[in-house]
Amino acid sequence: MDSEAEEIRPRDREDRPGGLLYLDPEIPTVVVPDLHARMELVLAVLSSKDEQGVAAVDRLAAGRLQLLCLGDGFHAEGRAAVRWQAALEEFKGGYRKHIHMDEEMRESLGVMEMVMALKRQFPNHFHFLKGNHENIANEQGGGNYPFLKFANEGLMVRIYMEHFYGEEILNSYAEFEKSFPILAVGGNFLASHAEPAWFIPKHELIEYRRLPQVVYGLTWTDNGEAEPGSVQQMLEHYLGPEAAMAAYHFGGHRPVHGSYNLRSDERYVQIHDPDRYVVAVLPAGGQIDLDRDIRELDREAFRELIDE
Ligand SMILES: [Mn+2]
Repeated sequence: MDSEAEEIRPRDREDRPGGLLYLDPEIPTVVVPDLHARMELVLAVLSSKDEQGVAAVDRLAAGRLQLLCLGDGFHAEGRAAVRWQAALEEFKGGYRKHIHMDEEMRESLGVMEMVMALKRQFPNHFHFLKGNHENIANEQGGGNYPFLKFANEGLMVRIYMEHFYGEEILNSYAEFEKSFPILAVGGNFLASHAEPAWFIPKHELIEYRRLPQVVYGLTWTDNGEAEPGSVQQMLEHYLGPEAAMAAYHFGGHRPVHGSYNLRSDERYVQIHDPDRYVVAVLPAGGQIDLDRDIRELDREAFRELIDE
């Protein structure tokens, strides 16, 4: 991650890649919302075909397509609510038994192993933004906050990692999570894990490693929490006033049911449907047409791989 090209990730004052990611405006972008331990969603995206019948992975390899993940690789959501309860009992028993937690960790670490493989293979055309679930140490600080929803996920994962993998792997993985950018700039769109809580200018984005509030402001925002006008200001600042008029800001984080949901004067587009494989396939140049460009991928073909 430290060797990302300067044109793609402008460097901070310590010469490390900053939080700002410039996508290639000359090629289309597939925006993939929260993975949440759905390995089959990654497979569905890579194997999805364009109008000519060419698979996304082949277009990626040919440099004719880029993939942008909106973060939250870890933690199965509602589909695994029962398993989380069983895993919680295992956690309380000090992981003397751990078959359910093993399943959760297989899926969470499995998804991120796929992310690492894709990043190594296609460093300039595959990107993953940090979400609030990229916090394996369950720490408070650096824009991170401990997490729990269906059980005590954050702490359960941290203790599991310490117990079965050890401190060294836990710490280096936590460093890896902090190396992800947090805002992507395309030709006619922006994207981040969550809605921008307030306006965040370029120089702050680039220095995100020492500005925890910048990380927080793009990874945690709940519906209704963003300052009015922040999305519009971001679009104008990063894309210019003219392009901003027809541009959108894409995000995941808060779930939607069925395709997409609009907020912030219809400029902020939420595409994370936990029960479906919804992605945005954004053209290079030209106008984004949400009803044409937000697509649902076939889930049935992957049914037997889905643990629910
Ligand atoms: Mn999230």
